[in-house]
Amino acid sequence: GQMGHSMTFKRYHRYEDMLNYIDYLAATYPQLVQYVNIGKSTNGLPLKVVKISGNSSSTAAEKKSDKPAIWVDGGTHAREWISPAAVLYILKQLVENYKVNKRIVEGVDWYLMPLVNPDGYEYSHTTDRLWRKTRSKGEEEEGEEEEVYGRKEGKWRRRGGRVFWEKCEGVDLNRNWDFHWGERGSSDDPCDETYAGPKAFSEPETRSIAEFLMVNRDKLKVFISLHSYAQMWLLPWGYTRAILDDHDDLMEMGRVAVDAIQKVSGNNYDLGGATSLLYHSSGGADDWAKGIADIKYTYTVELRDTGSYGFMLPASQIIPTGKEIFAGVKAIAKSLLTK
Ligand code: ING
Ligand code: ZN
Repeated sequence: GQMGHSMTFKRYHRYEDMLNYIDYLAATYPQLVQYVNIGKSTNGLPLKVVKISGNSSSTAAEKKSDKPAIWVDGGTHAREWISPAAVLYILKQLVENYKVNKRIVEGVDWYLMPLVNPDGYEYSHTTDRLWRKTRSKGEEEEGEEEEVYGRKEGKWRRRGGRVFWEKCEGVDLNRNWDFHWGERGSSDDPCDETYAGPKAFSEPETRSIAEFLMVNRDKLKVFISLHSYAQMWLLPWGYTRAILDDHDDLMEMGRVAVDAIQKVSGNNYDLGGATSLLYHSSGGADDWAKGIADIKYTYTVELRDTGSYGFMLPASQIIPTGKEIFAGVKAIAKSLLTK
């Protein structure tokens, strides 16, 4: 585009456009925006975390490196297109609307990862709109039926008269984290939507993020992972019905966010534990962030809508959804700064 990028927020963009937008911001606002390549996806796409750190020239307090940090990621699940778009909207507000959001840009270090699962996301654009998982695969084996596969780990397929065994592809990244991995609400069948992978952290995407979070865990106070859909603000745990020790603190902070959302768009987001509002799910990012990295305010957010369009949310709702989630995240940042 004429501005050095083609990001519009009026349609759902491919990963290349997102990367160009990040490059553009980093080049245009070098004092404010940096990015880190934390690794590569299974298919070799870069995994990028954008860091936004505003430096006030005036106050010494804000120059200190002990600012709290907030993590927001999106696009763990390929088909949830609104989620990476929403992270990019937050990025845009913090950077291109810096003056209006000065306090939270200068008071907080932001780590934004717009697209956790680029392989799956691209596949959902090119081939299967409702794809959820990554695209990692076991080897394809030709020939005789083998008894090795006691479970339905794949499908017999015929292509041009040739019969071969095709293993099912993809791992659910929100079941692959190494905390109560493989327990309730995850599957050991590679053909299932909630396949947890052959082992915990089998995927480069989860491994790279975990490593990054561990390095920065001391300053990370908030971890938010954006999904869709349901309009819910969820707290751990996913693997058990047990209540967190600091459940009330997380509910209070969550309330700040959902109230801000309600105020800006009139939309209601239900607040509560993931297991009680949804279902059991183990190996999720938020459980790991809370249970292992010990990040206090850890949430999974289900963005719009409540089912009318579901995953196929029209692109005309990118900006309205971006506005409400930014309001929620901004309210949390402000609240963090006054604690
Ligand atoms: N929902 C989440 C999923 O991975 C969830 C629900 C929330 C799981 C919190 C774990 C923790 O199934 C979607 N839409 O992906
Ligand atoms: Zn999801």
